[in-house]
Amino acid sequence: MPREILTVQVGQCGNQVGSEFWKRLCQEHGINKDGGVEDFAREGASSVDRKDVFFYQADDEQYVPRSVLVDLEPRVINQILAGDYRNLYNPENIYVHPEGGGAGNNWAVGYATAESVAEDVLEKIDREANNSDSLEGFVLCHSIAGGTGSGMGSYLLERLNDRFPKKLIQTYSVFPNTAETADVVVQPYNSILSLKRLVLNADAVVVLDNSALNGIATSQLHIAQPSVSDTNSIVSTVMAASTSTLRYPGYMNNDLTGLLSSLVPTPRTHFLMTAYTPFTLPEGLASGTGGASGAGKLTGAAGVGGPAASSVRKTSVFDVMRRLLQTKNHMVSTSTKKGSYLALLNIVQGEVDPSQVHKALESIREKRLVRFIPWGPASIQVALSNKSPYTRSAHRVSGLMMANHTSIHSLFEKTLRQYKTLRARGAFLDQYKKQAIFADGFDEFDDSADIVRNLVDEYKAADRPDYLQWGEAAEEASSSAIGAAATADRAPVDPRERPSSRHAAAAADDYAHSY
Ligand SMILES: Nc1nc2c(ncn2[C@@H]2O[C@H](COP(=O)(O)OP(=O)(O)OP(=O)(O)O)[C@@H](O)[C@H]2O)c(=O)[nH]1
Ligand SMILES: [Mg+2]
Repeated sequence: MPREILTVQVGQCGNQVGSEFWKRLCQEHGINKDGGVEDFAREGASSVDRKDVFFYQADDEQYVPRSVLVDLEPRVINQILAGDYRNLYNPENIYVHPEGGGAGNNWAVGYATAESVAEDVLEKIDREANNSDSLEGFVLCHSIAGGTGSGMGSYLLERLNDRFPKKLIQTYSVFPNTAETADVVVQPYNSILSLKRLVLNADAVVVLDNSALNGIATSQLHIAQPSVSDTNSIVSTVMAASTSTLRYPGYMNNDLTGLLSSLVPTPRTHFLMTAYTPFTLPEGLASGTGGASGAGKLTGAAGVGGPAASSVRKTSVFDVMRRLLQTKNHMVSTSTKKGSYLALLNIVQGEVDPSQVHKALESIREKRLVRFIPWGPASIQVALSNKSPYTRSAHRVSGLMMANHTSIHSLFEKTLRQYKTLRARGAFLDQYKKQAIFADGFDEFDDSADIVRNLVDEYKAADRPDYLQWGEAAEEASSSAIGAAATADRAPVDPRERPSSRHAAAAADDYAHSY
């Protein structure tokens, strides 16, 4: 029985990233732009892939994404509906606000508007949920810096949590580029308010940091000025690879629960970073190139600097696993040179012999390339994943890392610092005060900032041997700040469980899954 996953894409970023993801899934599953199965994919396909995790079949056998597209302004969704894949989506699953003004980069407007149209949007989500036999969970795609993806995304996270307490909620959350001048001045406000919901209402958050994505496009793919479509093709590569074990089942991590429980050892430490290597962008997707082309593809051998590295290289399992550990390949702009891994999963695709994985793990251990948390056993988990027979890769082996690393706290700390600066100046607060949630004061800001600070403290504490005791003390102290366990009875992470018991489960999992 498939364990279906329902995607909810909200706002400009959510829908742009989402539509790239669906294009990629169609290519990998041999589905054409109208949802029909390509001739070359007709025979024997059911034995190699599981399309029904992410798609369902309409009466005419067309495959339709299990996805609800939501925006408060029409531009991006109109583009999707004018594009090649316009017939792919179920038109009933699209919600665009009738007034179409967007949320103007204001989280509070997005949140309040979401509340006022909740019935219409949740009706679509409920219908899709009922349409599946055994729904496993939700995937939210959004950015945390604007108004709609952040504010409406926050509102929907809360409601999904209430309505579907037993279902997993995973997000792909795009964090703003903080390296350059902010493209949204109030992004620290929106980010802090969104982060509160990502802490309380999501089981796992895949952090996609625009600063890091731009850096990877520039340094690894040699694109001088990466466009949004360049970064989104990186994002869709990550999304496709991170769901590959669900879509091409092997012997492990065949459902989202298994995948996430191996990565999230304690309830709130559920922010994941990713890396992918090597990149192969389909022709035409990259905007500017540094002369990196081979066999009609733009390829970038991630992990190797300099223009000379742009041609296709021989890839070995060890090369791939070593590169996945390098900070420059990580899609979060924090350095893993400091801190430790709480969990580390490599999904390796290609022609791989398990003995090569053993050897690679041995070399990594000998070279001490990885430091794990000091409070319990942890190891690199490797999933050998099948891949699409319909997409050609220029590389023999490729890999995705999904990791839980304590250094991610510095991203949240940076956001907090920027928030404090803005807040101390009282900048732009009047625009937030117009909305009901801030009508009586800024408690919501203070509460959100407290929760983010707590998250930073927790990740810092996870670097220390006494983390499990810290966890217990902090849990008691913070139970009021965090709110009475908003994520109460959700699998696999239960805030009422002590970190120690969660950890025991994770350790058992590690043993089963690692080489
Ligand atoms: N990686 C990536 N980032 C994006 C994309 N679109 C927007 N962003 C980032 O998202 C943030 C702005 O959020 P948007 O998603 O545009 O805003 P929105 O959710 O539509 O909200 P409003 O337009 O304010 O109602 C900025 O940090 C942008 O850099 C995209 O397609 N890919
Ligand atoms: Mg918008």
